[in-house]
Amino acid sequence: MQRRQLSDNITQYTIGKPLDTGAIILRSDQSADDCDRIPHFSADSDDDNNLRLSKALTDDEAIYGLGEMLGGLNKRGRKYRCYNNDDPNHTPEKQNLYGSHPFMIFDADETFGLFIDYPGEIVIDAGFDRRDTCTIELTKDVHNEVNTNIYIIEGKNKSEIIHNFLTLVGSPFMPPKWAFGYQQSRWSYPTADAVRDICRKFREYDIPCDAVYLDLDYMDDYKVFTTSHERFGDFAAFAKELLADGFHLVPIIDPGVKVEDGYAVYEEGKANNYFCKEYDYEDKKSSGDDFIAAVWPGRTAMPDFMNAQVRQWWADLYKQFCEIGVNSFWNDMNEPALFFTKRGLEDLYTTYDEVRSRTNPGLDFFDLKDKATGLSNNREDYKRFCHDCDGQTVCHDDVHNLYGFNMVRASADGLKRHSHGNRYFLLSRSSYIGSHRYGAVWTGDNQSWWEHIIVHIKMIQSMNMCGFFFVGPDIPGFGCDADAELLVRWLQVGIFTPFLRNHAALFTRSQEPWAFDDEITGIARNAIRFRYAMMPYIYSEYHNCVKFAKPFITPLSFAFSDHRCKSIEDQFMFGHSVMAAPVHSQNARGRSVTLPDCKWLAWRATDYTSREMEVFAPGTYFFDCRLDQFLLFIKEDSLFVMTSPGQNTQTRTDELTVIGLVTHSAEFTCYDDDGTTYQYEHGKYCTLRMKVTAEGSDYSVTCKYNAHDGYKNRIKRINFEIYNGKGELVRKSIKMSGDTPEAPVRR
Ligand code: MIG
Repeated sequence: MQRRQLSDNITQYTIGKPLDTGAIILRSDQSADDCDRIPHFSADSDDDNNLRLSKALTDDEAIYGLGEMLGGLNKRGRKYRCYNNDDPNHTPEKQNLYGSHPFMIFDADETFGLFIDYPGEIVIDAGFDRRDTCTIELTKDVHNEVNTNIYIIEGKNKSEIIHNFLTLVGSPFMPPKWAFGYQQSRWSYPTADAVRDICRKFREYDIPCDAVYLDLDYMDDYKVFTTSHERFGDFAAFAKELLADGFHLVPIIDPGVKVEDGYAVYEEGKANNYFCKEYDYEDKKSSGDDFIAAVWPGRTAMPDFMNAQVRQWWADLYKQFCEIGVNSFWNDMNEPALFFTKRGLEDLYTTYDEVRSRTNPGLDFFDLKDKATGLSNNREDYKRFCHDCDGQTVCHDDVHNLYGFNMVRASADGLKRHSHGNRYFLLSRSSYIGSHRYGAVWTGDNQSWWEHIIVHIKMIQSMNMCGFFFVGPDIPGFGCDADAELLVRWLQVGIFTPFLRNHAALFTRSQEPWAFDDEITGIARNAIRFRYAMMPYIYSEYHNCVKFAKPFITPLSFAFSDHRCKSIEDQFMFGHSVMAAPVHSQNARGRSVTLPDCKWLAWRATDYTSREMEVFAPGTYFFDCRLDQFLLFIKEDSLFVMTSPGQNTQTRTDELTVIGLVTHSAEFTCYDDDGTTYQYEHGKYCTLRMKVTAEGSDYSVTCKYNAHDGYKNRIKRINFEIYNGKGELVRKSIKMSGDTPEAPVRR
């Protein structure tokens, strides 16, 4: 094993000759030295030649991280598996979902981070078999070896470890501003008219919205990079019409390419050997034939995204869409999900014949049923194809967790290249550490269950630790029928989630904001408007988080010292000024909230103009909260900035409202840029630095405006609503003329 110091607090341990997964961006010219152990762990090989790391756990040791996994925020006491999986049943015992994020923090007397950069299967037992032991097993590859890089990340606390980890793997991509708005989806809005109707309803009900999604049915016969003329007519004209109306279209692109003579994408891929090839796991050889599976289009070839040339080809396929102004997409099924293969089907027929020929029939049905349902996403199939990793034949199973990542890389590359300097938006179902640099992630096929709101709350915190700041679930659940209250409560969490999208499965009940009754529509409208009112705060905070490599959503125990925080997983920090504490159980009309470490300004909001606010000392309280209300808490000596919402994120106002509880002093820097291009990277942005200083029961305000590189200030007036330590509200208003604020006026 080789050891290399990558920075003051990151050490790389290399076993064998690992493939470059693309996860890390930090390189070092430090030379490597030999070493025989990884600190904190004992390493050995089990009987199967898999690599096993183990570590004793102290009684109160917590384990964090692992990104998109079920279970608690503290991962202790459960088993997890990094092996990307299209599983639409997120029941509590499931070990793996669509993404693999093998980064963890062990938090005891000693606190450190561990990142296992291994693209094959990893099984993590976080104190399940034995409560006092964590074991991490890396499954050997087809050659009976485990080649991997392992990183130990130090830092003086959990937040710093995460920050250091993010310097290793990079900050997430910066979406366009509209992506922070509300997004509407369903499987499917199958025709242009269906989409138009949805857009019209948003206006009719006066509910802000920035995007509408196109699921499978916009394509011609599920052929990727085609559009159905029958259902969408002139697609370019349609896209233009929607954009002009203020809605971004987000079409779906799956990896699988329909096998069909004459279909250009297939013909090109086939002619150039761009598809994954069949592989014989025993002989470790490829037959050279294209690997064919069944997915939505029927017989489907799988692009070999592990190959740079293939990525280049795929990237350019997006060009035709970018040219008509469509540069936002979602990439689905990229684990990759395989319904079945011909080989799998043949096995099934053999089983059928065998069962049929039994002379002494028993519980035959179960043999048939298990065999049939086991055909989808079958591990044996993942061993039956391979990649050409720039000259080297690699069995898919050994790099399984990189397939979605590399599809995203290809897509992002194309979208960026063909967007004429505009920011793209890309959403993916599958991911690996590193794909956050290229796109966002949604958490797959959850259900309209109350149990899944809490899964959402925990998962977004763990995903943020792994670099996936722009993440969110299908609200209010993908599968099953949602009830009205679920929509409301889930939206009230969703407005505090970076990615906010309503999406539903085929055949499920409608769940758009107006799908229930007038009262519910009103409550949903208020929640969504509140989200838009928060836009100056969200965009500023998000920009800073990306720039300074620190998560946007953080667990309480990462930010506060109160020992109770360690047990609180259903409250979280949304940026650094605001804590969300959502009501997440059916029929609940309130909940307990712990306010750690400092005083808090509690806001029981109904809409962005409502002002039911009160100052609380640290402690645990029960807050009543009607269905039309939601709770947020502004931290002592920090500021929260709002504006008035419009019909989408394009609405710009010239007035801000700043809310806070200031006992000493508080600062906030509002950041803004054009929201659509990368010009901000070249200095084209503006900042508005606000500082509130307590003076007895009054306060003073300074505002400093900075327009970099000619970018204009839009803000004409700032209204301060600041509570003092005694809980009294003092209002002030400042007029901005040009770049210098006038003297504060008392209202
Ligand atoms: O096999 O495109 O997670 O969001 O609506 C299901 C249809 C395929 C799964 C995605 C879901 C999407 C659906 N897809």
